[in-house]
Amino acid sequence: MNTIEHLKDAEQFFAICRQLEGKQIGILGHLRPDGDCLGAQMAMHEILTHCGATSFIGLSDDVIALNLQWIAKECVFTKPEAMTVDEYIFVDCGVKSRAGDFAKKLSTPLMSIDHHISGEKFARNNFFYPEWAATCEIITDYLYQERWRISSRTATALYAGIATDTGRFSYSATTARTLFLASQLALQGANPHQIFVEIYQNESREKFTLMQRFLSSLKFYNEDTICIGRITEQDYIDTHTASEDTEGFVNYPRAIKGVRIAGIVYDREEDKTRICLRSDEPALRLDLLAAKFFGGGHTCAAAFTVSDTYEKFEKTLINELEIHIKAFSKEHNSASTDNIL
Ligand SMILES: [Mn+2]
Repeated sequence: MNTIEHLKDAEQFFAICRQLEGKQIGILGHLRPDGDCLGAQMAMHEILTHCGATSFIGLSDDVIALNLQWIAKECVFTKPEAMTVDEYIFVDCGVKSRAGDFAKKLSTPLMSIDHHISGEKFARNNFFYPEWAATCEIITDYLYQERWRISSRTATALYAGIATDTGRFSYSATTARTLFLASQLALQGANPHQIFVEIYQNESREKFTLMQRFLSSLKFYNEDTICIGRITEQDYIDTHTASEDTEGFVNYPRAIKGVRIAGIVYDREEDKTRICLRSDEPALRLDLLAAKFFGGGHTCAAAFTVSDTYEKFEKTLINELEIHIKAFSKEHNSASTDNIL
């Protein structure tokens, strides 16, 4: 019989948290925080407060995306540089440097909770589950096992983190356990419809003007199995938008029938191009492709930055993608035969 498997180290997780009574803790997430990062930071803040610690939620100069601001509307953020703390806890941060330049200088932090397949065990205690859909899913599992009652605000933030990292419960990492844990959050006050409206029906008109530009930039390669769109600095200026307004754009080329790898290119700074890739096939291992260019991410969502203009890099990128699709398709074919039921 199929049963839901819970994490085995919940006790260890709470034991560490309980030892932090009376301590000052910094909770750091990655730059350009997404729903999963914010939800995990907020949940850790509530857990640590329960345990008698004083914690600070870190946020660098980044602006939180408009449709996520409501999650954190009662949050007090502190610049990581301005924190005076005894220990740091990292959430949703595959590698320490994803939390920004400040984090690079820190010594080995107390704890990391993460699910990025390209992640590293860089903390003294690593709660690292790359097969899990969201960092918020990991934390929710711990809370569930502990039968911990949480505020509806935190339940909402955790639900939003899981909902966004799973593409509204649709990406390949979504399991029965994901849905079960989300239902537990709904029981604790998360309102799925309200969260959907706040996140997905709260877009600015300017974002849509930017999206029109993005959609008209789409180019197809490799017999239409690769589709790449592009956002330039000029696009942001002309449409009065910023980088957080591109959230979700890559899902459009990804949704086109026959497209196996979708990408979005950001070239806002001269000689610096960021490429974000998406796929629906875990076997395509986009994390490994990104790692070739010193980037990382998940099997189906990865990103990297190169020191080149896109004009110069485009050929290399397409070439690498074509080679990669060919090399990893073999594995995909055998995997799909195994999973025929
Ligand atoms: Mn995440």
